[in-house]
Amino acid sequence: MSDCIFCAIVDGDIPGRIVHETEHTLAFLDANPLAPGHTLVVPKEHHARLDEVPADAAADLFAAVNDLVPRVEAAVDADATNVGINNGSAAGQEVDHVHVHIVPRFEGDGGSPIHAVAG
Ligand code: DGP
Repeated sequence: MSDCIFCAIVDGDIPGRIVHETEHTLAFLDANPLAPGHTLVVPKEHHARLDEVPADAAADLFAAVNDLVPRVEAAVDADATNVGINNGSAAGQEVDHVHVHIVPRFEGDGGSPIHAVAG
């Protein structure tokens, strides 16, 4: 998609701090990190929302996430991670290319769990 910033990173048209790549996925550091090591994992093919991603591509995406979580934690010596998707603008999605956030968490860091939004 020509005006998609994450497609531009996938295509190498703008720089991204890439941390992992598979045939169908790319992972890079978030430009506005919530914590050191905040990583975004995207399918290379453009899909705006999770429910638009074909099942095989979704499986590839979550396999990459699963592979990356312990590596991200180790890289920044985190105690845990929040792993999540803002799926749609009302949920806070700002970039219309599906992306999984991996946000490192540290004991006592004062951040919020994902379920805090429902509280
Ligand atoms: P979301 O609100 O779930 O759509 O998150 C979008 C994230 O993307 C946000 O944490 C900031 C990040 N972001 C926005 N533009 C860029 C960019 O050009 N490069 C990188 N690496 N991250 C970006």
